[in-house]
Amino acid sequence: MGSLSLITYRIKKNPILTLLLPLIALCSIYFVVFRTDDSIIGIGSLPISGHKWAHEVENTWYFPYTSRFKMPRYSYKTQHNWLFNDRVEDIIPEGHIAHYDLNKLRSTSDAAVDKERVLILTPLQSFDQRYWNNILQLSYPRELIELGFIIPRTKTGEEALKQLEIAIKNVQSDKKNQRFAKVTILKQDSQSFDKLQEKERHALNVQKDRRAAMALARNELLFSTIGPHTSWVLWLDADIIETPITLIQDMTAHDKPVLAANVYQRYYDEDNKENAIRPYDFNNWQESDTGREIAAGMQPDEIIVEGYAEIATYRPLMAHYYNKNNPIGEEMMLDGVGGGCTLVKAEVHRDGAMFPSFPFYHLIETEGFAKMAKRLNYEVYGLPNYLVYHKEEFN
Ligand SMILES: Nc1nc2c(ncn2[C@@H]2O[C@H](COP(=O)(O)OP(=O)(O)O)[C@@H](O)[C@H]2O)c(=O)[nH]1
Ligand SMILES: [Mg+2]
Repeated sequence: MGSLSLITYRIKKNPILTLLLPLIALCSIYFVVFRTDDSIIGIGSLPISGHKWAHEVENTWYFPYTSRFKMPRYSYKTQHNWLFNDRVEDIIPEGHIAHYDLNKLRSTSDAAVDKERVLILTPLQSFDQRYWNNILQLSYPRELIELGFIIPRTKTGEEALKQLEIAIKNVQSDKKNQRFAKVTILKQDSQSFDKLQEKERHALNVQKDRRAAMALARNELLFSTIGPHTSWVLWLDADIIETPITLIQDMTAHDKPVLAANVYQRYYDEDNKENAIRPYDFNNWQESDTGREIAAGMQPDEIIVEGYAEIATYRPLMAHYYNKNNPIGEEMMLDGVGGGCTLVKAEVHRDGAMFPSFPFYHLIETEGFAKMAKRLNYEVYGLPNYLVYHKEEFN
């Protein structure tokens, strides 16, 4: 009570307070009752364009002429006075704002001369030095080659990763003109299979799951590495250990949207006691009437995988069309391809052709990809007399 009479006394003595007190009271009521927190976007009456981001209301001062206290801020503008400023010049990283004209990006029969970038993609479960040596001997200019790998999260994958990293480090820390333009290594997010022996891996009943997992791995790899400058994508499996050194020049010269090399295998022929070769990859094929009939009678989620006696499709398989007396550049129309050594114009992938992990016209993975490319009106071809070699597996 005493303090109230004191206030009345003071007001009587000092008439300015008579004016100020109601004003202070009004302001307090306004702040408590009517002010909303407009630091949250969309709340309050301020339009979003008027919203200030945290870094804009930041009030730290920097010394523009010493590097010690120079902190970049998120602004492209510079404001200077002679001593202080609150905005330092931003160093915009190279390529931060980039323009690419996809219309001018080409994939031609003269790829090396035209300086077209090739992205070599490899799902890699185990590292084979011969695969790496083969990559190193390719004569296509390295500054135009990017490499991309996807490694399964398995014990064998971890081991492969270690070896791959050593191999890459050797090349990428060597002379500048010997380096690849870029190398990307991904660890797989989706399910991976630990190393299966060739026999188990090729058993028909594991095909659907294994091939679906491989499809996801290929998609993860493709969509994480393809760039606006990529002209070609070369799918090259980690167990392809021998190709001609002019592989990229030879294959791009055909100027085909999708083109598969013929994957063979070297082995020792015990009967004739000599080194010999035999077909390996049966995923490069032409559709047959029987294949179409089988597909027509299938349930929607059933798939056909090629190369199994249990599903005899009588499809012409490119592996059987090799003839050493015929021209090496002979082409063959295909409907299904494998991923062993297949060159794809980047626009085919960019237009949406990927590796279905689900039955797509009763096909999955690389075979489904060929079908998808065809549905996008791209031609799919193979080179029956152009051989590359898969390693021999002993089991
Ligand atoms: N990222 C990844 N790569 C794999 C996996 N399984 C196999 N690979 C790789 O995928 C490619 C094809 O697999 P492979 O088992 O050789 O198939 P095959 O030659 O058709 O019997 C090879 O480069 C393998 O190293 C996997 O689970 N994840
Ligand atoms: Mg293989």
